[in-house]
Amino acid sequence: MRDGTLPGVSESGPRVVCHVDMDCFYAACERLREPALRGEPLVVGMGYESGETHGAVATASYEAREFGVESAQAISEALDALPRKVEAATDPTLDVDEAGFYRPVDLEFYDEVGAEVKALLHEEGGTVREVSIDEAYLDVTDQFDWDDDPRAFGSRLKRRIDDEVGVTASVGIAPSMSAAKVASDHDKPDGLVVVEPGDVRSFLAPLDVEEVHGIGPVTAAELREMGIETAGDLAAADPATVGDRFGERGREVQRFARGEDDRPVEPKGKPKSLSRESAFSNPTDDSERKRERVRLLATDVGERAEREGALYQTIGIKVVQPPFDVNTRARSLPGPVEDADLVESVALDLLAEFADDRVRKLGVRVSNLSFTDEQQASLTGFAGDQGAETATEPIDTDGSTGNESRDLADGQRSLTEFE
Ligand code: TTP
Ligand code: MG
Repeated sequence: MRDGTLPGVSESGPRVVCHVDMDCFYAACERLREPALRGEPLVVGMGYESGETHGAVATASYEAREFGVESAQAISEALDALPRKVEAATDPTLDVDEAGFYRPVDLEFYDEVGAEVKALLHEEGGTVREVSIDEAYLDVTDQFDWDDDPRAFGSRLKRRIDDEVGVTASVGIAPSMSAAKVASDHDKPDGLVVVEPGDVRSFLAPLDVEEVHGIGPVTAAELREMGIETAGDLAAADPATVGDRFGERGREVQRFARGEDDRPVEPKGKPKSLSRESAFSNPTDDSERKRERVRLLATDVGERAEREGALYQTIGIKVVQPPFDVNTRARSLPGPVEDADLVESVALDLLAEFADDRVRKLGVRVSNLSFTDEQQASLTGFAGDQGAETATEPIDTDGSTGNESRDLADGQRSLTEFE
């Protein structure tokens, strides 16, 4: 125990920051209520219905990943790699052992499970920052010291999550948020990676530059073009060069690569925007495929806004043309709404401009948010100040900008690319 230490202030020694990320979370939730799915290849599809071939993979169990199934893949593609058990059983050309189970997304249920994990983290007494449905930071500096065996703490935390909620977490423990995040991802699934103070830079150095917190595939590709392949390369690069090319966000990820990150773990405020993105495995100019993907993304964003009680006044899309040409379009409404159909129709409308273009990735975003709880206080129709929409935003490395973004393809929160 240490007295008088403000979380994030390192005067009295390095902080103890945990990053907790559930393993194949939606699949783990499905296994919770259907234990027969444990150990089986399992795919959870967004926009998927039983027996159908439409939709996109939200997540796949590690057994299904062995067959090449991955997040954001079209279900039809996943089915080519991993047929359904029921079909394999009746088709003599297929092998039942090389087949798997498919389930549709049930966000309401996953939210409940996610909330149980978060509640358990809050019980630990530290500062919790909830990042997404299956991810959170926990600063236990006030409870705990680096001399107090953080590995034992991590094991206990993992065991609690397993015993009390029934899902598996990977945990990273390090003296900063960005290092803890990389650590939790380093030995998935069921991982526990502890990076001692003083070891952060050497732990990161050999890793691919894309593993540095805050670097998405687009930035990674640009860095590689500059000959920066590993976190060590980035750490050693000339800060002026990195700054010229990538601005302040470049300087920040370079600091992360060097193990410099004193951002405090702060409990989360309300998000400023909600977005969802998804990449095609191969760029496509097929207008119907693009429209279908935007429909899925719009539905997802609409549902998320509803769950968070968020009204939005701006609806936008992002269209990435190969290789890295990022276009954003947005439309502002006369007042805040919560209308999932409108998200879809506005997003499709905005997409029309790109109907014939080859597209690598699509995103849908709602912004200019207000919240229903606040709204009630000023129910005059369109509540007062919605805030001006900013044209660009700083890098989102942990949701600290308040913009919730999930990159469906990359599994990264990559606001970097939605600027
Ligand atoms: P992740 O933590 O990125 O992925 P995961 O928990 O499924 O797998 P991992 O073991 O690698 O952590 O995302 C959490 C949930 O968010 C995931 O279970 C489903 C959802 N999600 C999507 O809907 N689409 C996506 O493309 C990704 C990456 C996640
Ligand atoms: Mg996860």
